Amino acid sequence: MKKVLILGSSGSIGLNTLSVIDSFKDDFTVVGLSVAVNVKTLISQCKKFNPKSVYIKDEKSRNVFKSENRQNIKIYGNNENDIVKFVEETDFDILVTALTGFAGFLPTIKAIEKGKTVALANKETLVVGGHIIMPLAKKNNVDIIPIDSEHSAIFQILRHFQNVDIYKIIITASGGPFFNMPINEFDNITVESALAHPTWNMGNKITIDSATMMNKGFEVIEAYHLFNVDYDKIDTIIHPQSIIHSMVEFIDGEIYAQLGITNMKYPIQNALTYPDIKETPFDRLRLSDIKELNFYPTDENKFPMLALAYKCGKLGGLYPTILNAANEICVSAFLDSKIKFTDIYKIVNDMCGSNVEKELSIETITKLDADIRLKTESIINNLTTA
Ligand code: MN3
Repeated sequence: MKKVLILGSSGSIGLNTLSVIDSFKDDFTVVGLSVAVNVKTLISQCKKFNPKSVYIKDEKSRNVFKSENRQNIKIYGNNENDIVKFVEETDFDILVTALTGFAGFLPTIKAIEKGKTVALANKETLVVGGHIIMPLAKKNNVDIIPIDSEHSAIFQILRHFQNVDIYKIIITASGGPFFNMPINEFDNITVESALAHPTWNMGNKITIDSATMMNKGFEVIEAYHLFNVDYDKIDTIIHPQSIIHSMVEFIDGEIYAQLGITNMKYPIQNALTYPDIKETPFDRLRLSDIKELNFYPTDENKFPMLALAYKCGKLGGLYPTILNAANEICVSAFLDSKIKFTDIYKIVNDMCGSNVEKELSIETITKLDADIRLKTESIINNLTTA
């Protein structure tokens, strides 16, 4: 029985993880759950899965949970570093990290220091800290298993071809809701239309990142770290059906693709059962239902975030930290209707023009992340009051 700790249990990945665990009752037990605010969902999850401890970020939600805590579950969240303490003090085998944004960085490091397997859905952790996370995982003999569907696909393909040289990794992208929209209409994009993703049902932040294609940019950086492949060997391609989750081309010219239903239960199942591969209890993909699989080149003119991610990834050091922090603030400002869709790129690109020379460490990343957030917020406030 493997003990699972889930960070972000009320989000889309968290819910799917619990539903996978529910289908593999003999293999997994839930020992810890965390939410930011959604205490109602957490309470019903606790009744069903009986974890030993929980982390609740929001104070009000924490108080609601305390007043209804008949299971005597240990509660974390009273101070800033409690999520790291929660990971440190909970006895688990697998950490599922499904937090949004930078928040996943420090708890992931703690799990690796404890020598525990990390099932990673929180790509921003690798975007900002891949140069620290991957060597640390190697040193501690820890497996980082991707949940992100594209990386899960690549991970599965590479398991079967461990000694073959990679020519290219080809990450597929749905293109998001604006793939067919002319660029001169981008200024009028509404929050509502940006949240309407054509193929995947996900949280708000990642859905906006998909609309700008920042998400694909992050995935390029994520792939660079996970698979130790140079940026010039990582391509992206638009594949609107999202049935092929990604591909690997080897030096002999053969391209291998992983196909599947667009549902996160499959990559989650594979991450949790790794290194085993188990029969799925979920629906199977029926190829005869799919009429066609289409491919188009990505358009960096319409989606400059993708090129910016390559640029920051290649620059390395603290540039991906700037990219991520500025993007998080801009996405949240866009969701609050404070800035336009096209402002996201403009502001993030400006922020990435900053000069950073500081050396890369957990401390410099954490400090710069906080600095860039404040700077970006003040730029946005000046814009909106001007
Ligand atoms: Mn993905």
